[in-house]
Amino acid sequence: MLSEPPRAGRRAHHPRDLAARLAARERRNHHPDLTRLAGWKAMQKEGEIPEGRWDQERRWALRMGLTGADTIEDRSIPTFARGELPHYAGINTFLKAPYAEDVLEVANYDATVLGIPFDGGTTYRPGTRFGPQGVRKISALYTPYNYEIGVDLREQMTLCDAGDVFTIPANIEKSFDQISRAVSHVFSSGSLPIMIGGDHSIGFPCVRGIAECTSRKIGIVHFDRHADIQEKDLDERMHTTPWFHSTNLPNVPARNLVQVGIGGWQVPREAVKVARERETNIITMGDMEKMGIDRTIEMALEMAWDGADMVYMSFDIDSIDCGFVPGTGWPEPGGFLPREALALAAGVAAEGICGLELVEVSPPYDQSEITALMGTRVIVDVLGSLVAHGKLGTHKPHIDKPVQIPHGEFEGKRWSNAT
Ligand SMILES: [Mn+2]
Repeated sequence: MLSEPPRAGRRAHHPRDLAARLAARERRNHHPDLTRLAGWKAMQKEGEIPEGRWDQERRWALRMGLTGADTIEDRSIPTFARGELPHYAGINTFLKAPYAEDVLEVANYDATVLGIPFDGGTTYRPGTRFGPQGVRKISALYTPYNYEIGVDLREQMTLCDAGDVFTIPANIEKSFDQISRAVSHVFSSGSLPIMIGGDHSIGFPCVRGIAECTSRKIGIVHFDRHADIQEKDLDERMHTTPWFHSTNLPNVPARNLVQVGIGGWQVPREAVKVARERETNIITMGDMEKMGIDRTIEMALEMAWDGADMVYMSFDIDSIDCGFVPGTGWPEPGGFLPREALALAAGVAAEGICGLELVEVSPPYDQSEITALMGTRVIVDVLGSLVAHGKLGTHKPHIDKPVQIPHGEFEGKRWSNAT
């Protein structure tokens, strides 16, 4: 603030004058103390994060993509784009993570992204079969570093992309079996499974895939506008039914299902009856608004973890207000603001998770990739929170019934039967 200069200020023309310097410092102290701001702290924290993997990636890019033209001054730029840069180039996986073409390799990574391109469970708009492609494409926009939380995913964890599950478009149950099999493979390897849907029907086979690898109890935190817990919809197990079937599994108690953000005109009644019967826990959008983000997180964690050993996170992109996420199957106004949604997801992940699904991104209905972008943020924010809180890998001790899925029997060593 500019106020009347102190008396000594008039002598500031003489730089060696102690009084003048003191006065200058005093004036400076009229500014706010920046060291109290998160921005200042985050700036300091950046200096503590290593850069070794980034350096490795650039060396690898030069080996894979050949050295750049003589006119290019930055000698780390290859001729063929490889790795993170440039963001608009490349054949991109999620966050340009290594592609685990041989899915046995997922065991070498802290977390594995797998796409589940399936929209056979939609009861209104389809298109989520393109969700994994949409999310991967816009994920190329991101660097692996988050300034505010002081995390660099490339340096502090390992991530791969196992590609997509082979779903069967005209058959929900066969697709469910394929999905559970894929998820159980990733989970059994010890790598944290990160599923990109697909419509919300995949929630059931994803949870089933994890549940069959463990004798321990699993809680669920489910972000959505819709309760998704009726038994059937249109005579089948659709995207409105995953939690009915998940909470029928012996180690997935309904009382550890926490549903956050539910409300509006599409819940629907059928689901509310089941939620009441099974005593699930619903925190409406209004509840969240009244309690605030921190208390909502606290309450969700308390109920999901009560007697459970692990917590699974299901994030329906339509939990966010439809003005921010037009590319989704059942748009509903009045949802979370993006800031709220990201804070809630990160807050729940801070206690550790055994899997994450991000569902209902439908690129054909999207505008400027904004919905896919939001989906990407949910995933990277959850990963960032896991790293920041040292919770990556906390699910591993609970894998007491790992599955082993054999290779096929086609010709060649690569496909020989592993057993
Ligand atoms: Mn929904």
